[in-house]
Amino acid sequence: MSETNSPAPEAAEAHRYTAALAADIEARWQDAWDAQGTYEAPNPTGDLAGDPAVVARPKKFIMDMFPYPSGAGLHVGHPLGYIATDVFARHQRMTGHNVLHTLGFDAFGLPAEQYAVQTGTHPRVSTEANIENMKKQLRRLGLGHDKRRSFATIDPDYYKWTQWIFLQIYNSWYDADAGKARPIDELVAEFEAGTREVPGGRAWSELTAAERSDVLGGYRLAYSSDAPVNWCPGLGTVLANEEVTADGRSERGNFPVFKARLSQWNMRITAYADRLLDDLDELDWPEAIKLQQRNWIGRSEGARVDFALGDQAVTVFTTRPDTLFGATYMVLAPEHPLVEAFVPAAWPEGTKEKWTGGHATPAEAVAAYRAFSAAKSDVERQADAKEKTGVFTGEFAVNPVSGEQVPVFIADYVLMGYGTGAIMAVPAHDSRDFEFARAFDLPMRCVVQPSDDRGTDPATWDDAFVSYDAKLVNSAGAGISLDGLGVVEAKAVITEWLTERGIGEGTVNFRLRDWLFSRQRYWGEPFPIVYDEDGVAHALPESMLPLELPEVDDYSPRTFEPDDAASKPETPLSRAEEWVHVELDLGDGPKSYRRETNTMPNWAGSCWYELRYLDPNNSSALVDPEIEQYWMGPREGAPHGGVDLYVGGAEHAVLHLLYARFWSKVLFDLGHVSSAEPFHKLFNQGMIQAYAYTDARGVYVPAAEVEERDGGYFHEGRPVKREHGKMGKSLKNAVTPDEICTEYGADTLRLYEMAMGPLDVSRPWDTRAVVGQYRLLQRLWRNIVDEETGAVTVVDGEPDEATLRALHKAIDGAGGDMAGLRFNTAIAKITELNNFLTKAGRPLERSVAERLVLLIAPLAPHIAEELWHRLGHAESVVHQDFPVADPAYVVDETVTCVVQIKGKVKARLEVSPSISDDDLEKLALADDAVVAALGGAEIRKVIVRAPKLVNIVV
Ligand code: ANZ
Repeated sequence: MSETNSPAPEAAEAHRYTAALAADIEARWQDAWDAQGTYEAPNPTGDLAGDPAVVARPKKFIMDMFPYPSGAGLHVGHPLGYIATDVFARHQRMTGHNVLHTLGFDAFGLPAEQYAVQTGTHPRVSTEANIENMKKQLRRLGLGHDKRRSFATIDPDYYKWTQWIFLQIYNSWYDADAGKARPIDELVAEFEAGTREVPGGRAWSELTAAERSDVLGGYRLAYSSDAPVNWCPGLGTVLANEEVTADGRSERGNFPVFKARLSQWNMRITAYADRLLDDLDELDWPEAIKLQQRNWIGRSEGARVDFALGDQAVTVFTTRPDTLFGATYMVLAPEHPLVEAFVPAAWPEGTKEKWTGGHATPAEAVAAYRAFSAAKSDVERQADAKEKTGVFTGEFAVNPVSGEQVPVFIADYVLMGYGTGAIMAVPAHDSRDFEFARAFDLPMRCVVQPSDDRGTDPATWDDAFVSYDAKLVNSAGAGISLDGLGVVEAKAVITEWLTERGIGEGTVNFRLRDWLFSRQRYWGEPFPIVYDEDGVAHALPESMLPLELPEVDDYSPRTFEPDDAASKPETPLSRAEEWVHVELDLGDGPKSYRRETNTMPNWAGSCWYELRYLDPNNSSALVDPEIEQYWMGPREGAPHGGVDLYVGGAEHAVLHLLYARFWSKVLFDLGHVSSAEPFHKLFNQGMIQAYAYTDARGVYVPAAEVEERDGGYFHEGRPVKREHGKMGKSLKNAVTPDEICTEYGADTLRLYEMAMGPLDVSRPWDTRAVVGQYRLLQRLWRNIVDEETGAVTVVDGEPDEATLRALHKAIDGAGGDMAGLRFNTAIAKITELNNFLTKAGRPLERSVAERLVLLIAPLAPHIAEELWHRLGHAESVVHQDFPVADPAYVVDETVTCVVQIKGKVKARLEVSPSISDDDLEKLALADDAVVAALGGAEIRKVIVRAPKLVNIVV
């Protein structure tokens, strides 16, 4: 650090606010707060019940996105949001709320497991050590957390309930008619009673146990299926789409990723697509995040249309059924299951050279193309810039309106996982189809009249013509004509026509996919599922929870040759033989079972943690309903309930925030909670960025050792390049909160982070600027404490008018700013007040000093608590009332307005500088002196120049 800010205390300044004094004050009050339970929020009932008078206050549940306890510890960027919620929570506490604020740890996940693989340390050991370290770092910041409510997702007491929720989801189904989840038992009862038809048409009583299990699997909200997943043999695990690069390799390790069918657990989040969309409207979230969720869910209205293909029908999904007459070929996803069934033995006559891919038979072409596209990720397959590839299947389908035979292709720009995995291609009006048709020499037909001058022959076009606001052409036949209709109208007409004939229907399609919920990991929640000898899955009863992780010697999944696509994952848990093979009595006598050996993804623990903060020790329910209702329940302005304020990074827009919303809704439907949304208000804090410096080789050099001179940057005398970016160990620019706390104290760090700029904006860290806030605290201290004697210098008596104005303006401004999360401007106003008081150069009146201390208490709680006590109070500043501004002193000072009649000054009025022309005119005309001067003369004109002049013409 460059500057020395606190000269060694001379004897004369033994009571100066220095880093040493700050350290002493901070440690002392942190201990006292812990000992006194200062931040404990009472529940209305249960083991954390407390003072009914406090419970009766309006409540505020304020939350941070909880941290992953990484081994690297915290840098100053991490606590930005935690400090912000703490300031807000403190202000809310001082304005009469029962405030719940705490912090837990999201502690399952990959880094601990990888560390365990490298070092042989059990992930629990390293994770718990990291948690301890992080707690120590956070404690120094003076965050007002209710520590009784903290936990980690790896605590068996916690993950017992994660497993319990899994079972609730597993044991329920989505009743589309009721629009909600219901217990699976109720579905079974309907099947048994015959009030609901069993898929396949047989009676429930005729089905074997395995068949019943299969049927129910098609309904359960948690189900196992063998859908194609991203299998990475080199890493030995399946990967989420987000973990796969655009060229189909693993983000980590750069190994090839294959599409493989593997039996995996899924969550039927798609059943909630509509509700997840609709309920967004009621949430107080940044619009950008809502938009990301809407796009991710991706609702499209369109139609399904059947194309006859031999004696089968292939169904396509289209958002443009109006263009049906323009469908000149069809494309199926390469993995489409119907392909095998219709591929003919030989190429039909007239097959074009470029359609066959050079293969002798359609079967060969299809097999080769499937292998080719299996090696690509969905992202890559959809990339528009890429050349379109595909092969002819050798078969034709019939366009249901034109009656034309259209060739059927497989091509990987059509995804199996979207719509029906099959499209009708309309090359004249869809760009991807246009490119494909060009590449494969396929016919095009214009059916939407171009609004530009390109004409109606697509052969002469450069691209498809895409418009939703044009008229249909070339669209008559089969007893129907769309010609002359607009797109919207044509869609309706054709959809009805298809529906009447039973060859199509209007439908809504979602981009959202079910959530792949299995991971081939050790360090995650085990599934409470066992399989019997027939491979039928059984849920463990609640009494067997938590199902704890077994001890293993080797935490890593088995890896394979990176290009061994035929390999199958082998999970770390499968090696714990004694754990895997168990004898259990699940109600029909002791039997042998095999445990599920996948674990849950690291998102599981964060899907419901807000609920556990409410009632962390409850051993008979995940949360007591009365307690949940109190903190989370629906209320005015928040019809679906949820946390009052949730602060975290914008990177969680669709993963965590979508998954947590989904779990909330299931728990709500099943009657376990009263809130259908977890987080009513969401706020995304910006990032703290930092300059990083690279030398001539491009290697990072320690940022703290870089000098700035002559407009350049130097490290050990050599020029280095400055980059703007993230803060982190690898960039050698991390600054830890501990360093800043040691150098200046936590209160200074808190003020600096809050003063850096608006909370939602990213800002560069500048260690040299921290001292500005330190000086503010030193001046505050000096305004109340004699630096020589340590005595409090305040005096009795009334402050003068100017002081009262400065004080009340600061109270008014800073209070509103804190409630609105505008901490930077709150600090500016408090600084202004403090500077005003410093400049006056005389002792503060007690009433001013006390309100100044209360004002800064949410931001700098330690120094405030110390001064509060030195001012003679025995009770904590934390629970004092935040000062209230007297409106009389808040209005701006007045200005003098002259009122002229015939150019002569007749009156002077003291008015507000913000007075309107109208008000000023009224005021002037009502003034006694003016009325007298006018003497009843007729007014011809009044010229008003607020606030300074009124000119009356008579
Ligand atoms: C015919 C058509 C004509 C289409 C036209 C578009 C324009 P969104 O809006 O994203 O839902 N499509 C359908 N299933 C597909 C799949 N599995 N893989 C790739 N593309 C698929 O997109 C729906 C449109 O994307 C559908 O409407 C279909 O092409 C294509 F002038 O059908 B359309």
